[in-house]
Amino acid sequence: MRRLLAVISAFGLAEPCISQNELPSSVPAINAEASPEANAAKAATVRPSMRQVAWQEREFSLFLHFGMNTFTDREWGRKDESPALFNPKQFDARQWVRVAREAGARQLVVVAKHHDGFCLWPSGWTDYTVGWSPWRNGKGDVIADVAAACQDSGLKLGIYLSPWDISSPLYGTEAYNTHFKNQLRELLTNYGEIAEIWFDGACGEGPNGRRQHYDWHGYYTLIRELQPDAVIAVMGPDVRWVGTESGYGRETEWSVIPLPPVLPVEFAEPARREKDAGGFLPPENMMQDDLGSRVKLRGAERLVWYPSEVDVSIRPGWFYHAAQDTQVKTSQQLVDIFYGSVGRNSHLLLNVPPDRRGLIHENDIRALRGMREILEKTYSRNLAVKARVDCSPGEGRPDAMVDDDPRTFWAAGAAVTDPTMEFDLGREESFDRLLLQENFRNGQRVEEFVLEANRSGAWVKVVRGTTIGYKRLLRFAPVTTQHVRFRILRSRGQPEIASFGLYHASPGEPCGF
Ligand code: FUL
Repeated sequence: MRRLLAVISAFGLAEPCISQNELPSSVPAINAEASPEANAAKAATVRPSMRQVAWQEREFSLFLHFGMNTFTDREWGRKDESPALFNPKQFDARQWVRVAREAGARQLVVVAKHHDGFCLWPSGWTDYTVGWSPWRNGKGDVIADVAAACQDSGLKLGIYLSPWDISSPLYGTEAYNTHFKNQLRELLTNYGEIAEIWFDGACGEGPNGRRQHYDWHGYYTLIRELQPDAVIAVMGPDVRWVGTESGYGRETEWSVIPLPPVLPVEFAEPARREKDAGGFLPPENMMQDDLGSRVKLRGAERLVWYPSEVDVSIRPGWFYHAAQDTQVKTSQQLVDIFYGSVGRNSHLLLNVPPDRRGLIHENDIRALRGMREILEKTYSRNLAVKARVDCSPGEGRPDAMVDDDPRTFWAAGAAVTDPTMEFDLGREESFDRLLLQENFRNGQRVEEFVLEANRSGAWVKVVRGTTIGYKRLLRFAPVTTQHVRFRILRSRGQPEIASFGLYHASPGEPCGF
């Protein structure tokens, strides 16, 4: 998105859709005079909403860019391209779902309308839809088929709906907001459960050269009313765009950040509600390297749980182009992206664009299968699962960290300054991967940690890291030992460790360190 925003700005078409009068009225500072420790302690008490928890635990989704651009070979469509062009003769949503499941994804996010305005469902509010295409004689509904296939297989369904619409004659007027809400209402009521709504930040002029003042407040209210469990992503209050489209999140990725200046407070969990807030988040703010460190907390107006989602395409483009069939990312690249996203406290939204047949291309399927195989092999056996665990004073069972259940955890004692966990693996083991999880339902707290191995009686550093959050995966050169020690060097409040795992990479896996 950063690239695209730069492109559209260069053409003078668009700047991020934000105006000063959308800023919330001044919100009191948490405590401008407070010490970094006091602010950090406060940050440790911020918790995710249940919808954010469920979304984070889904970990990995496939993104499906499909529509008019698939048939015109474009990335961004033009105004009023003929619906006659849309005809995916072998369209099969069950294939999409099968591919997603095999890849290990737990959700699909499907484009229902891109910037061109063409609707992949037969919306009653415009003629610019699949209903006017030759596909299935105008009786087809992509969203209905995908929803049914998801329901049959237990996958969650998310919807991408572009607020920017270059074909709607209403765009740039207040009537467009009503039109957009009418379309949202159709999608949120006719297709069963919707788990994520994805609002893009790309935005420009409509067909009349007018810009739109979006009624974000109205859109969010409608979503909360009709699908209260759905997260609203990117231009929304529940899920934050990571800030690039590279596939990599930050080494230090905080889910608790100061309330972005234009994020509507009443929708941000668990911030206090403010009636008069409006507007939304300008994407530039999300591109900084540091969003939630102690430095950033200083003087923050309010803290929110706002976790990161990493969107990236398996191909150079977001839409399918036959010329890119040979440029599909390799399984090894996808594994590396998995470490850079899910392994860095983010949700991975991997775009796999269906082709003109309406099917996911064989090359993409091969790459996804390879990725899955590599990850499954590596993570099939936690070498610490039977470990005897010896910890500094704390609460809960220490072996909760190695029971393969991320909902059970061990908490370091409140008075302990250097929480230490020693794992006796029972015999010498070789490993080169570390998996960590915090009990993130109760907050994100670890700021710095180190893993050490015992070699001939001395503790030697294996790997050091900063944040953990929902999940952290680290790669390092193989180590052989029976005894390891995990120390938390800095944290905000009492750390609660839910999972500790040691693994050995499968032969096909890139070493990546
Ligand atoms: C961008 C859009 O302009 C692209 O076409 C794509 O949908 C991507 C996910 O977001 O802002």
